[in-house]
Amino acid sequence: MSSPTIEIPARSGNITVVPPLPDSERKGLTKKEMAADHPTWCPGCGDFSVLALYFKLIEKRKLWHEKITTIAGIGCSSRFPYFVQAHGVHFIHGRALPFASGVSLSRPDLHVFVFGGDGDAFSIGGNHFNHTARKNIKMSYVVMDNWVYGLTKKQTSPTSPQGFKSKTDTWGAMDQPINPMKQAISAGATFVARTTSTNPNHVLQMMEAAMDHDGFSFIECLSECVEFYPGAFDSSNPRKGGVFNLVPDSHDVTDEIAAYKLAGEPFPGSFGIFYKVNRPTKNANEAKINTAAVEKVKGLKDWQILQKNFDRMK
Ligand SMILES: Cc1ncc(C[n+]2csc(CCOP(=O)(O)OP(=O)(O)O)c2C)c(N)n1
Ligand code: SF4
Ligand SMILES: [Mg+2]
Repeated sequence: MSSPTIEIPARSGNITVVPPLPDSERKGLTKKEMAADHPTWCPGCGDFSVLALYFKLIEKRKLWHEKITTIAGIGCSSRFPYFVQAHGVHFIHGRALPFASGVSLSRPDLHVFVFGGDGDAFSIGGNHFNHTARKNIKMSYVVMDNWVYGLTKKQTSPTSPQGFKSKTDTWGAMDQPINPMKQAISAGATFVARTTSTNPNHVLQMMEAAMDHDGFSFIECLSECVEFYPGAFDSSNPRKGGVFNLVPDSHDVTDEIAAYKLAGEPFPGSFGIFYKVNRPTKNANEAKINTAAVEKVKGLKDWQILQKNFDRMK
């Protein structure tokens, strides 16, 4: 049977539009169809692995171009949107989350993925991180934590450990670093997980769980900057003599205090989902208000709605 066609009048003759296949009949995208450009990261950078797993997620879960958006701020890790052949924005340093919030609230049908670095997330964007978490806006946020500003060539970041020598702390960082997991839990994130780019299966598992969560899902993904902080995460990598410990099976992911305790373990700590609870999203709360507002003016023409508003102002 031939595909149904729609005749659309055009300036010169008619054009034939073939309607898209139903979702059930569409093939998933291949990596080739998703890759937009060659990543420009340094050879060996942990971010390569995270990007490869994002492609894998898109492939495995049959996410088509028009169903996802990839948003980032500025930094090496924030270059993701360049490399993914889908809608996305490489936005302003530290402002990926407000931009993504707008996308998420106006397009609830999209999977909104945000990628960035520790500086982008917790330094210039720290404020936005807290508010997006407490508002529980539906999106998945993967922070590739390398404990340094990579793109700008080695400044201290909010996660750099004390004593780390950088261009901004030539005698060694003196300030206590932030703990991303504690920060996310206390800010009100409803999904908080930790992984490392050296364990691909685990990264994919965490990304899938984050994507399936109805709310703000946050993943801290250790991702080594081989250029400016080589060896930072060796003690979490069994191939380098370290240990990779999963969150114990006995851990209750709805127990905030238990999650906080896990977050306080000394490095390398545990990997997996620390915290996961259900709380109404801002998306759902706003949708309710919108529906109620539309209901109130049902059947009225635009000018009548305007007239009503003006009358009320008199
Ligand atoms: C408003 C603004 N301030 C500062 C910068 C300079 N800048 C670009 S990236 C960056 C930090 C990047 O570090 P991080 O977010 O950890 O990403 P990484 O490169 O380590 O992946 C800074 C300070 C900028 N681009 N815009
Ligand atoms: S500078 Fe560091 S974070 Fe940036 S691409 Fe190179 S290794 Fe990766
Ligand atoms: Mg960084």
